[in-house]
Amino acid sequence: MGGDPIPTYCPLCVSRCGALATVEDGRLLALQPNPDHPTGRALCVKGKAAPDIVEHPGRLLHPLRRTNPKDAADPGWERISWEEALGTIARRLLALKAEHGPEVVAFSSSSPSTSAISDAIDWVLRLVRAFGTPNFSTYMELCGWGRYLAPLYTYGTSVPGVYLPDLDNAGCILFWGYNPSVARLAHATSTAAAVARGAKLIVVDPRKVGLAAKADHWLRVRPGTDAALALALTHVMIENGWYDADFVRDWTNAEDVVEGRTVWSLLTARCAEYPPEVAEDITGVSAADIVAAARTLWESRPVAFYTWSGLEQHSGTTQITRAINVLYALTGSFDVPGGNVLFESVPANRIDGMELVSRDGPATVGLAERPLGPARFGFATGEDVYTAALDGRIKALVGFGGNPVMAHGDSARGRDALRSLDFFVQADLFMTPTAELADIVLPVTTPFESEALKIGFEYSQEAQSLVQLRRPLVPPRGETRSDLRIVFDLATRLGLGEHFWDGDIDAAFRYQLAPSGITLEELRAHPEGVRVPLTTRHRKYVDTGFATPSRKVELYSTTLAAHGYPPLPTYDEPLTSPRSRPDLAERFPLVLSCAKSLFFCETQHRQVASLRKSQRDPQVELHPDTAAVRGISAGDWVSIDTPKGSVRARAKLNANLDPQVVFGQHGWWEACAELDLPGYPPYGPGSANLNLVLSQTPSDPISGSSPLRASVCDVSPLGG
Ligand SMILES: Nc1nc2c(c(=O)[nH]1)N[C@H]1C(S)=C(S)[C@@H](COP(=O)(O)OP(=O)(O)OC[C@H]3O[C@@H](n4cnc5c(=O)[nH]c(N)nc54)[C@H](O)[C@@H]3O)O[C@H]1N2
Ligand SMILES: Nc1nc2c(c(=O)[nH]1)N[C@H]1C(S)=C(S)[C@@H](COP(=O)(O)OP(=O)(O)OC[C@H]3O[C@@H](n4cnc5c(=O)[nH]c(N)nc54)[C@H](O)[C@@H]3O)O[C@H]1N2
Ligand code: SF4
Ligand SMILES: [Mo]
Repeated sequence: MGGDPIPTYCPLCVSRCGALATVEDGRLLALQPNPDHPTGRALCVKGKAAPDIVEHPGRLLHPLRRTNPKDAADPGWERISWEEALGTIARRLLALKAEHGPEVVAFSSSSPSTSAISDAIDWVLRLVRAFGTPNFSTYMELCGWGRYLAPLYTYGTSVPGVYLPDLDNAGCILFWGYNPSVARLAHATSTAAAVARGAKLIVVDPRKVGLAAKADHWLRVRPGTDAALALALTHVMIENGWYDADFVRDWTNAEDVVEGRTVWSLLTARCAEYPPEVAEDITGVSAADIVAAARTLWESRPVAFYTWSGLEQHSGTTQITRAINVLYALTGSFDVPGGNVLFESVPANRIDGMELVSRDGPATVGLAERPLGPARFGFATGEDVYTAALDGRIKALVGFGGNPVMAHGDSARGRDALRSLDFFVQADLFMTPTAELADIVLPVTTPFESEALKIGFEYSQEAQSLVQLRRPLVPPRGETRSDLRIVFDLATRLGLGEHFWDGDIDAAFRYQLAPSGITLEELRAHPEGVRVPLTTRHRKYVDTGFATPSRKVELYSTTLAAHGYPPLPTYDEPLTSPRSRPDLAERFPLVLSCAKSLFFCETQHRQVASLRKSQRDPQVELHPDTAAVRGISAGDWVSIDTPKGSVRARAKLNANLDPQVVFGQHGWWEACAELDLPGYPPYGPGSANLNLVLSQTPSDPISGSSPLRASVCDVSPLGG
C-alpha cells in the first residue's frame, strides 16, 4: 500500500540524518531528506542506498551453526532455529562463567559511529554489566578515546565528545583530523551555513578535503605530528597574550605550584620548545601559517572545535589530545555560547546498567598495562582482547556487529585470536571475514526493519530536544531480528530477565522515557518525533567546578603525574615514522595514513552496487612527483609496501599532498556481484586489506591506540 512519506531517520552512521521514507507494498522505495528534522537537511549516498541494503541478496536470513573446524576452508554452515541458537549460546556462556568466572566471556560491538548498533549499544552494555564481565570492546581506542575519555584528564568531562561544537553560534570553527563532509553530513551542512554567515574555519588535515577548500586556514600537518602544531599554536597565543587570562587564572590550575614552579610557567616553557620555526620543521606547516591561525583563534572567538579519526589512531594519541585540549582551554570558549557546549538533554532514565557494575569485580583486560587507558572505563582494546584470547584469559566472545579482523591492524593475528576462542558468536547483517570465524552467526535486521528509540540528536539545542521512535518501515526479511530483540531474548535465557523487564522491550522503553513525560503511545502516533522545550545553560562550571582532582581545568594533569606519565602535553614523534625509524626509512621512505570513504561505512557496503559504482576499486592517494619517480601513473594498480607486507590499490594522484605522504583506505574485501567487481582476500597474496600490513603496535602508552595513521611505507608499481 502506498501512502504519505513516513518520517524517520537514517541510523547508518553517526550523522543520523532526519529522513522521509517512501514505502509501497511492504517495500522500502526511497529515503529523502526531511528538512523539518534538525538533522534532515541532506542525505548522503549511503542513506539513499538504504533500499539496496535492505534487499541485498547477500543478507543473512537465518541463524547458522558451524559444523567444520575453525581452520577449515568451508565452515560448513548449517541452518538452525533461533531456539537452538539462543539456547546453545546461553548454555555455553553460563557454563564458561560457572567454571572460570564471568570475565572469560567478552562482548564486542561495531562502532555506533558506523552502524545502527547505536540503536542498541546501551542495552548491549546493560547485558554485559548484568552478565558481570568487565570485558567489552568497541574500538574505543581507535575512535572514541580522544573525544570522550582522554579529555577527562584535562576537563573532567568529554570535550568535544559531549561538550559539542555550537556551530550555529561559533565565531571560529576548528576541525582537526575531522572531515564531516564525508563522515557526518549534519555537521558539514551546519558548518557550511556557519561559514556563509561569516564564521572563520580552520582545518588541520594532511589532505585538502571537504571543508578545507572553504577554510580560512588549511594547515597541512604531517601525519601524527599534531601535538607539535598544538604546542606551537599555544606558544604563539601565550607570547602575544592571545588567551583568556581570567579563565586561565580562575578556572585552570595555572597558578598551582608543582615541581617548585607554577603550572603556567611550566606550560609556557614547554610550549617555548616549539616556536613556529621549530614546529614548521616537524609538522610541515609554515611558521607564518601557525601565527596566522593562532591570531584567528583569538580574534574570532568563540571557538568551537571537533577532532576525530585523524588524531585517534596514533602512537601519541593521548598527548595529541592533551595538547589540543590545553590549547582550547586558553581560548576561554569552553561552555560559552558558540564554544563547545553541553546542550540540555531530555530527562530520561539511564539504561546502560552502570549500577550493575560491582566495584571489586574482575578487571578489564589491559588495566594492569595501562591503568589510565580505556580499560579503566570498562573498554577493552582490540589488541588486549586478542592477547587475552590467545593466552586463554578470554574464552568466549559475543559480537554485536563489528568486523574486527578487518578493522584492526595485524589482521592475521586477529584471525588467529578469534580462532583460538572456545566459543564465538557473531550477530551481523552479512557474512564477513570476522563472522566466518564464529561458531554461531545470528542474522540481524537492518534498521529500516526495526524499531528504535532516540532521545536527542546531539548537534544543537533544538536537535537535542527531539525524541523520536523510529518505526519499522518494512517487515524483517527472513528470520532476522534486531540487536535489541537479541539482547532481550539472550538476557532472559541467561537468567537476567529481572534486569530486562522479562524480555518486554516496550516496558523497557517506558522505563527509559518515564522522566521525560513523553509516552510510547505519543511517540508511536508521531513518527516525526516529539519536541521538549529546553534551554541551554552555559558556564555550568561556575556552580560546580570541574570534575578533576583540582576542580579546575588541568593544564598540568595531576592524574597523569601520579601515574608517572608526562603531566604537561608533550610532542612525541610517531613511533614508526621515517624520522623515528631511520633503520626503516631507506626501504620505506613514505608516511602512510588513511581516511574514510564517502561511499562506504568502514569495511561495509562494497557489495552494494549503487555505492560501489561510484568507487569501484581500493584507492591510494599520492603526490604526482612521488608517483612519477616510481613510474606510476594515475589509475595504475600499485603495491602499498610496509615492513609487514604488501597490499594492492589503484593510484590516485593528489597534488595537494606533501610528496612524502600517502593515503590509503582500509576495509576492502567484499565483491559486488551485480557489477561483476571482485572481492579481495583479507589475508595473503592479492589482498587489498590495508590493515593486513598495518600494525597494532607500538601503540599509545597511555591508551593503547594503534598507530594506523602514521606508518612507514613505500608504493611500487604492480605489473600485469
Ligand atoms: N562515509 C563515511 N562516514 C563515516 C564513516 C565511514 O566509514 N564512511 N565512519 C564513521 C566513523 S566510525 C568515524 S570514526 C567517523 C570518522 O570521521 P573522520 O574523523 O572525519 O574520518 P576520516 O576521514 O577517517 O579522518 C578525518 C581526516 O583526518 C585526516 N588525517 C589523517 N591522518 C591525520 C593526522 O595524522 N593528523 C590530522 N590532523 N589529520 C589526519 C584525514 O585526511 C581525514 O580527512 O566517521 C563516521 N562516518
Ligand atoms: N586502517 C584503519 N582501520 C580502521 C579505521 C581507519 O580509519 N583506518 N577506523 C577505525 C574506526 S574509527 C572504527 S570505529 C572501526 C570500525 O570497525 P567496525 O565497527 O567493526 O565497523 P565495520 O568494519 O564497518 O564493521 C561493521 C560490521 O557490523 C555490521 N553491522 C552493520 N550494522 C549493524 C547493526 O545494526 N547490527 C549488527 N549486529 N551489525 C551491524 C556490518 O555488516 C559489518 O560487518 O574501524 C577502525 N579501523
Ligand atoms: S550521512 Fe548518510 S549514512 Fe550517515 S546518517 Fe546521514 S544519510 Fe545515513
Ligand atoms: Mo570510528
